[in-house]
Parts: sequence; structure tokens; C-alpha cells
Amino acid sequence: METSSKFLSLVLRHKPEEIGLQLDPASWADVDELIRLANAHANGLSFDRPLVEAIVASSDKKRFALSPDGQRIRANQGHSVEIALGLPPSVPPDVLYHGTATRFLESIHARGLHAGSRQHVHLSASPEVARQVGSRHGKPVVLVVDARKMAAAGSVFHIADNAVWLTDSVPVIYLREL
Ligand code: HQG
Repeated sequence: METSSKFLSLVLRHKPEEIGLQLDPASWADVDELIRLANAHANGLSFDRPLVEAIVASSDKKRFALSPDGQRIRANQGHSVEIALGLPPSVPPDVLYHGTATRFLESIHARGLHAGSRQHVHLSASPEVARQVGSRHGKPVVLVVDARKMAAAGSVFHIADNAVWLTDSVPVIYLREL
């Protein structure tokens, strides 16, 4: 299931064209079409509806969502394809946290936080979660983001369905190390 879940992340966030899948502007895909195209793609994986539903239900981080009628699926966040998640702007808590690796600090202190290959900078409401995210990249370090000041200065925040906070970028003046 792990491999199948990774494959769904790849096609729903980054490379739908790899299997000829079309995402709608809000990044939804038709579940039956996804299954048909994924199975036609010679990668040794075999999808059916129960497997897709099990992946959605078991993802530790709620990576995917099914539409209420079960006909469509999308990744909740993490896209590199350009999409409009249709998330309304949300008022963030006073502070949010960003986990990164110490080796990125010099560049972050010079340039602030940038989305890189993704559509947004990902922020967490808890320092513990941020530390886990950072440890994916090396020795973790947690940055505190002054979200209240950023919002007051006009930055827009969204909260994804899996509680990850998203914003376009974080200027260095709003960052400090925890
Ligand atoms: C860093 C996972 C140098 C940034 C997680 C991060 C999250 C800079 C890395 C989600 C920089 C990008 C996202 C700058 C930012 N100079 N480095 N100016 N600005 N960076 O993976 O936030 O498992 O694209 O600090 O749990 O680590 O995919 O972003 O270290 O929710 O569902 O550039 O991905 O979820 O790394 O993680 P990423 P992220 P999934």
C-alpha cells in the first residue's frame, strides 16, 4: 500500500500527465479514470476502488480527499502542478512553525522561506509537527513565524484539509529560531 500511496501522490500532486490523467482546476481527478489509467500504466501496481479508499482512509497525514459522492479524489496539499485548491483565506494563529534542516538556515536567513518546487510554504500549528517535517531533510530546526504580523501586513494564509497552513512565502523579518 505504501508504494501505491506514493504513486497516487506522484500523479495527483506532480505528474498527472505521466499516466494521461487530467486534473480539474481545483485538482480533482475522477476516481474510475484514475484507476483505469493507473492500471494501464506499466508499473506493476494494481488499483481498484477498495485500495484507493483504503489509501485515503489510512494516510497518516490525510494526504488525499474523496468528494462526498466518492466519484472524485484529490491531494489535500503538496502540489507542484499549478492548481487552485479553492481554499478560502483563513486568519492564522499568532505564531506558526516551519520545520527545516540546519543546512538550509543560511539561505533562509538571506532569502526568507520560499515554496521551492511546491505551490506554497508549508507551516504547522505545532512545533512538534514542524520538527518532524524538518527531520525529513536532515538535522531539524524549528522556525517560529510571526503569522499575526504577516497577516496584518497583507499576507494571505490558507488552511488545508489536513490542517497544514499554507502561504506564498515568508520574508525573513517574520522568522526566528525556536
Ligand atoms: C526549505 C510533507 C533554502 C524548506 C511535510 C524545506 C509537509 C529553503 C525545503 C510538506 C528556503 C522544501 C512540505 C530557502 C525554504 N533556502 N531552503 N530560502 N526556503 N527552504 O519538502 O515544508 O509527506 O518542499 O525549509 O510533512 O519540508 O509530502 O517542504 O526544508 O507537510 O505529505 O526547502 O511535505 O508532507 O522542502 O514539507 P519541501 P516541507 P508529505
